[in-house]
Amino acid sequence: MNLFKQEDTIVALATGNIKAALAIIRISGKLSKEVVSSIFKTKNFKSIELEDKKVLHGYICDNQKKLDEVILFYMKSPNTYTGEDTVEISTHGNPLIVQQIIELLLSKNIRMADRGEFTYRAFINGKIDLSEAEAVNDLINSNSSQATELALSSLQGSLSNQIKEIKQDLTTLFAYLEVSLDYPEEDIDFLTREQKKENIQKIISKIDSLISSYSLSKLIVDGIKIVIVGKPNVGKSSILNSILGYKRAIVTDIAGTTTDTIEETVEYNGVAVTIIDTAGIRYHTNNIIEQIGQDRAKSSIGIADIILWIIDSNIDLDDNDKQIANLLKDKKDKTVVVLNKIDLEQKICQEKLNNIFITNTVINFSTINKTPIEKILNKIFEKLNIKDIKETKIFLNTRQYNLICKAQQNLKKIYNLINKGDSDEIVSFETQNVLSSLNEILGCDVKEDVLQTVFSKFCVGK
Ligand SMILES: Nc1nc2c(ncn2[C@@H]2O[C@H](COP(=O)(O)OP(=O)(O)OP(=O)(O)O)[C@@H](O)[C@H]2O)c(=O)[nH]1
Ligand SMILES: [Mg+2]
Repeated sequence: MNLFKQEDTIVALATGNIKAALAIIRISGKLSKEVVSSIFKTKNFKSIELEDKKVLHGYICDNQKKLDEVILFYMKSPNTYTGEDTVEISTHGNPLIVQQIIELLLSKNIRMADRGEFTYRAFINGKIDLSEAEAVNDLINSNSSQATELALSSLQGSLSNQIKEIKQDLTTLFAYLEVSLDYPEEDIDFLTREQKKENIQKIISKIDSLISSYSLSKLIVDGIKIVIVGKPNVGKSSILNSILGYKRAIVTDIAGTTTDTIEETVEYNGVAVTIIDTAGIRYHTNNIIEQIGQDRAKSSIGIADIILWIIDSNIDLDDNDKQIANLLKDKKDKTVVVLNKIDLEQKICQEKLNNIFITNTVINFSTINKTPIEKILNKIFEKLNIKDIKETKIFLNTRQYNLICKAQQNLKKIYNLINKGDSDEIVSFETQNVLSSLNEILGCDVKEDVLQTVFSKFCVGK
């Protein structure tokens, strides 16, 4: 990205590059008004100077040639998304028309925007801080209603406000420490050791609660991956179909029906849930296709948030089940066992299962007698400790999480230094380290490569 080329005026398509009813072309920078005025003609084919926040209807023209009939909207700086003069042109949604208009603009000293450059300018011009800029991207990419809500709340400053509050607490403490450093001869301890410890502890608690919301909010934003495994013919695909509510996978009584992984996503409780059905795992197979399918099934286990191990409760456990138990022995915290086909005579119960796999996350189920699928899904949410979703208002991405963890470590160090009675000078130095982590979350004094990384994740036009 041309991080230093802010003097340029930029253009990009803000909507998808597809045939649609409308498309919006966005232009930002100091030439916006002048250039768009020069290519716009009113309905009675007159040139006109654009006025702030006035919607105009007319034509975009390349000299005398009309390229499209459009609606345009000019907003004068600084009250715009980027903080710069901005024009939005709403055209008919044909990529060819959009391309012609963009090419016309590019011929007039305007350049194509880079990824995230509009939002980058909003950040540089102080319209939003870095965590809010990141929330814009999360909002665009969110794939469930809860994730959207979370990104919107971050965009509205839920994370920034918390960070600013912590920064304020820390700055106040820092000021006390600095004063006692500046006037050592006064022999006044402005805060007692206990008071300092108490203040730090309060800040650590605030940081702790941010950290504890990380894994839950990450699951909400990224969605949950559930991998269905088990030996052949136990009802894996039947369970996939029950979760989806339609017959996505082929179900037959022939062992080895599913040979490849089948992946689908649904929304449950506002969270995106991706379910991966896999080929049945069994020891002996001469079928090369089945063998590849089984290898895929095994590697899917590695990416699962939850493994749904399906067992046919109507037949005794065998070596195949033992092999699967062995595969999952280190993944018990992620495994939910479903004893399926309980409409038939039940030969397996939890006690028998415990001989090869000790767990109490076991569900009795039947796709035939239509056990409600919520029984499985609710158990999964319970296992992942997903509750209070509606209460979760803060989402930390990995960059922010790492910085918060760093701040937490440094704060603990400060607490110990104060506890040992170390000098305010060292404490004050460490406090600055914490402040710089918090500043980095908000985007103050961040290095260029950090900005490059953040904004390169955006799409062009945002
Ligand atoms: N009685 C009974 N039969 C079931 C139940 N669930 C599935 N089945 C039957 O079991 C057979 C196998 O079901 P699938 O869903 O294809 O099993 P699978 O584990 O995907 O099998 P593979 O793809 O071969 O590994 C089919 O005949 C299903 O109708 C159940 O709860 N009760
Ligand atoms: Mg199957």
